[in-house]
Amino acid sequence: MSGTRHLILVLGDQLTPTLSSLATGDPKYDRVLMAELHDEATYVRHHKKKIAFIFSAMRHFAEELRTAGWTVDYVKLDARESQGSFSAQVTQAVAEHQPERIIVTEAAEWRVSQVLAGWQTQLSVPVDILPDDRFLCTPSAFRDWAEGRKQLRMEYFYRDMRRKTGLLMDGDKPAGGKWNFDAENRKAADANLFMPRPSAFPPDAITQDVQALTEARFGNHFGDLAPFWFAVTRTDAEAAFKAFVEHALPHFGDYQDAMVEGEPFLYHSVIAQYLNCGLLDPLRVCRQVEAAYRSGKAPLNAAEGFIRQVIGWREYVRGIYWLKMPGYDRSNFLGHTRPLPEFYWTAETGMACVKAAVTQTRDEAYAHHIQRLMITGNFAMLAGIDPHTLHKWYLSVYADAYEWVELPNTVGMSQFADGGLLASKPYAASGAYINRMSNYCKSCQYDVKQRTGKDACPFNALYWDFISRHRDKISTNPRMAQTVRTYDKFNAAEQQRIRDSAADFLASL
Ligand code: FAD
Ligand code: DLZ
Ligand code: SF4
Repeated sequence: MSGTRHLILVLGDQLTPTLSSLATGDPKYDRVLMAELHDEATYVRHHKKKIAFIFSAMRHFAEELRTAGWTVDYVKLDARESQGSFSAQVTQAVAEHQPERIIVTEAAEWRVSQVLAGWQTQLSVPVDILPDDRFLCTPSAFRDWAEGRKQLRMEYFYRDMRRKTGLLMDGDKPAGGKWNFDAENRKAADANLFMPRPSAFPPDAITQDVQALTEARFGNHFGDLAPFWFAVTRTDAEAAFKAFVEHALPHFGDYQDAMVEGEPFLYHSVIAQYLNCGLLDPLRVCRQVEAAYRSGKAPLNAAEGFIRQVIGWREYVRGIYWLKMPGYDRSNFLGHTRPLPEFYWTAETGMACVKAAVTQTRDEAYAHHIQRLMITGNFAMLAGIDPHTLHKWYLSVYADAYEWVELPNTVGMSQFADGGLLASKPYAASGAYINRMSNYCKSCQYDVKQRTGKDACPFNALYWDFISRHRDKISTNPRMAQTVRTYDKFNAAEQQRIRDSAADFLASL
């Protein structure tokens, strides 16, 4: 038995040296526990690349801590000591080391927070659960902000975060005189534009080990392990971000909503997987982006667009998550029950836009925001897919997916399943939107200009059928009223053709 004062448990998305649990500890007396856990890899069947990424980043972080003088018990998935779950692993460590206290930074997900909350009683050891100060807004500060408001609009929350951080502020005024430059962020992309690729890091020996382990243990999960090019250390993640600021940020704003065949990343940063497991710090990346703007290396619409995503949307969805959990995951305002079509896993569909989004999701464990929202998300909502099943899909297939950020984006933003708490209107769109923002329709077997019939783009009939099916729930929304009126102007025969086309397509799924 060793003389451990505190046992500090570090979860797989807490790979930050300044983490609150580590900051209270002392490497001389305390012991860090990290574990690769069967339960965490399978509570949804995560994409293979996501598992390999997290395990490799965890192993590298354990090394970083050891170099800083910590004693780290790192339990590999295939080790004899592996217990499979947080509770079993901590129970074993308590029996072995008999610590005076267990210290842990609060879990990002409701599911895990419930597990941690039970330990003090179950294990008869004091457990300190510390705030996660890597976020700007605590769940209780968000609750205070939300209290008494009729609508929880992101924009007002975002302005508070700008004031709080001083990011892009000139005194008490927003830089450039406007808070939000979203209207300048909607250019469709030209396929001839030069697209910088995100920085790629060849798998080192540790990553190769976890790739083999992942293939052996989770070989039947969705997704490809190769190519694997993610950064798995803080140094490399920071280098990747620096390259983004230099090469892609200047166009990030203009082309934020664009989609191009064969270009999975466009001008996006591809850093959510690093931010969400703790390799990158949100405030720090925003300060770097502001510095690029202030020194004339990036325009304001790009810098503001990026900073809005990180201190606005990212913090806001986390606030909504903790405000509404438990139960938010069962939201189903539109009463959708259809099972998830098989092509969400196989990419076997004639719809070129969906095929592209699912194919790159399989290959890269990545799709950018507009693909998630306006292709796979929009299709699911128009087709009436059960939002809970869809939520499990998003949670499993992206390298950056953790429930606190994925769930509000899926049930709130993309499926309108919370009835408009998060989104001011359903993000429903026909093929015309996809055609305007992408070049997918050019190579599609369907005709985006036709509304009905077997050759017509399925998004078209599904869109108008959606408007008709849910008119009672959406027509009171001022932003949808005009669309409902347009549907009402279609003659009865056209309305029947829409119903028939939508039904035929859905029956073929
Ligand atoms: P960029 O476009 O370069 O944006 C920069 C950063 O801003 C991102 O890294 C991310 O941290 C933040 N950001 C941007 N949009 C959002 C948003 N809506 N909510 C929260 N943060 C945002 N994001 C996740 O991190 N994890 C998820 O599991 C996740 N699931 C999603 C599911 C659906 C249905 C939708 C519509 C969106 C989801 N998002 C999720 C938000 C967004 O799509 C991703 O953050 C983004 O695509 C990640 O790619 P990027 O790093 O290149 O982002
Ligand atoms: C996502 C994930 C995976 C796949 N594996 C592990 C793991 O083996 N060990 C671990 O500590 N954490 C893992 N994680 C991240 C956790 O699921 C995450 O800490 C919880 O979702 C709480 O936010
Ligand atoms: Fe997608 Fe319709 Fe365009 Fe085909 S025609 S790519 S299905 S929007």
